[in-house]
Amino acid sequence: MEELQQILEQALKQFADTTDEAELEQVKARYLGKEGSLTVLLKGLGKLSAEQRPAAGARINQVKQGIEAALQQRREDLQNNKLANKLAAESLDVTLPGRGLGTGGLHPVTRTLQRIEQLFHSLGFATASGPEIESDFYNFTALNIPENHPARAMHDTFYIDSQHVLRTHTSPVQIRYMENNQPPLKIISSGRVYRFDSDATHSPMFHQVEGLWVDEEISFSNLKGVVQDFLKRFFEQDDLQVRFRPSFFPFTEPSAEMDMSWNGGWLEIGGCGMVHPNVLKNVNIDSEKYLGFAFGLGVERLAMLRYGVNDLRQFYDSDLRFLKQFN
Ligand code: 2U9
Repeated sequence: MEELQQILEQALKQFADTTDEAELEQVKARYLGKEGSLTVLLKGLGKLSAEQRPAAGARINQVKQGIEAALQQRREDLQNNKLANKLAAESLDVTLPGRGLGTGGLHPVTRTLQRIEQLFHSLGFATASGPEIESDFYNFTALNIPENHPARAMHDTFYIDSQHVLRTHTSPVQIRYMENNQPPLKIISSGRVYRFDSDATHSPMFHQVEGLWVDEEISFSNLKGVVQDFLKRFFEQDDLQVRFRPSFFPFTEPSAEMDMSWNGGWLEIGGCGMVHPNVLKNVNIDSEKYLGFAFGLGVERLAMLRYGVNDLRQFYDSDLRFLKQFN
């Protein structure tokens, strides 16, 4: 009987010392397995006398039940511990703030385009647009640049096929507009243009904005007034000056290059002129009755000056450290 009490106490202690279920099953075998100490005692019952046997059998069974109950309890405890550890290891702090969404911003060239359009809208110009893949006719011929004219070479054209090009300027937009609308006309066209040219100040794709005003009495001085008013407001410089230098473009006559005052000197900012009579004839506008002026500005050039960017290529490197500065 004393031995049974020792076995029970020892079993309870060893169960309590186990750290996982596999170990617990090994300890169980020491008592209840084939060679386990309780199993051996039960087998030995037969050797006892008839008087001793019932009390000993009852006591062994009692101890066996005690061991089985402790075993079951320890199993549950170990399972609960295991679950609690797993939950603790995988826990999420649902009270932490979310990561949030990154916000994008408009590209500096887009912002510049929007600013330009807004300023010309306030002067009464409408916006026109057209395709970036143009026919040879709209990009060149209609603009008084016939086949084999040296101006075609000057434009560094990307050819799609013998009849189609990536537009080298936005002027074909105005041709299309004049074909479909009667004067008076007052439009700007802006968008991507393409030239086979690439360095710190030239990109194979860049943006132009061009203006066109066709009416019965339109003068070179009106042209200068519009350009000067636009540049003053674009650069927020009330005393900004504009200077015209004689130049040549096939689609304007007379033609001028436009300079603006900048840091005590002059800076070339675009070209302009009175629409060539041949261009008006090509779109069936009576060049005896109507006159028009036109001008062209490079959008990246305006953006570089306004934002103080000195390499045009930065606009198209997709470097977020650069682009984020404009948000
Ligand atoms: C029509 C008739 C005439 C638009 C003009 C320029 C002069 C010019 C340059 C400015 C900077 C191109 O982006 S740039 O390199 N543009 O010098 N553009 S006159 O003349 C037109 C346009 C349309 C129907």
